[in-house]
Amino acid sequence: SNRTFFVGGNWKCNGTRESIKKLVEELNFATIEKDCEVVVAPPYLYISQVRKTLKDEIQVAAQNSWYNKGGAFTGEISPDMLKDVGVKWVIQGHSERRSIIGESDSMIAKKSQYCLSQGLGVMACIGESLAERDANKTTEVCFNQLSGYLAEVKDWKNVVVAYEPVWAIGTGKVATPQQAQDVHLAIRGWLSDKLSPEIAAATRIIYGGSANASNCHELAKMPDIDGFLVGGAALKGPDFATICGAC
Ligand code: G2H
Repeated sequence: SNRTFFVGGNWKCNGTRESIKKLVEELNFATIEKDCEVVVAPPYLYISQVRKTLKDEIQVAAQNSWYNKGGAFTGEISPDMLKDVGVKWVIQGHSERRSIIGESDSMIAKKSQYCLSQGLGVMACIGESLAERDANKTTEVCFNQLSGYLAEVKDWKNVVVAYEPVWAIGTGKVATPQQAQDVHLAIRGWLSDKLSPEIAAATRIIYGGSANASNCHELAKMPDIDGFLVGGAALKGPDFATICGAC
C-alpha cells in the first residue's frame, strides 16, 4: 500500500530515569528505516527527558491527555502542555484506561478531538475482550468503539487506528496474522462506509497485542496491517528497532 508504516512504542507505566536513559541510547544507536514513522510514548514524567535526548527522527507521544485547555484540573496534563514539550502524538482509548480507569467512549472521543484540534496526532485504540470474541462480537465491539470516536472526531487525517484485541495485550498470546487481517479489513470497510473510501485507503490501521521481534514480520505482510503498537517489546531497544524494520 502507499500508507507509511507506523510503529508506536507504548512504554506504559514503566521505567526510571536510568532505565530510560539506556533505552534512549539503544534507540539512538538503532537504524530506523526511512519509510517507517516511529513514535515512542514514555510516561508523562519522562517525556521531556526523552525529547531532549532522543534523535529527531523518532517522535514522542503521550499515553493520555486531559480533554481541554489547562486550568483548575488537579493532576491532569493538557494537550497544550504536551505540544509545548515537543509531543506530536497521543494514545487514546487504550484498553487499560477503558477497563482499569473506566474511561468511556465519549470521554475518549472528546480527548481525541481536542488533541486533533491542537494539531496532535491520535492513536485511537479499540479492541474486543476474549468473551466478546468467543461470542462472535468482535466487529460489533470494534465498530461501537469506532462510532464513539466518530461522534466527536471530524477530521481523520491525523488519526491512526490501533486494533488491540484485549486477550492479546501483555499476554504473549498474539493474534494470528489472519485473525488480525480480518479485523483490520473490517475496520477499513467501516471507515469507507462512515467516512469515505479515500479516508479508508489512507488511514493507518496498526496492530497491538504481544507484537514482538519474532512475530512482526508475518503480521506486517498482511495487506491491511500498517504497523504496530508495541508494549513489552518496546522496552528493549533492539527488539523495537527490529519491529520498526518489519515494514
Ligand atoms: C498492547 C500493547 C501496547 P503489549 O497494549 O499497547 O502491549 O505489546 O505488551 O501487549
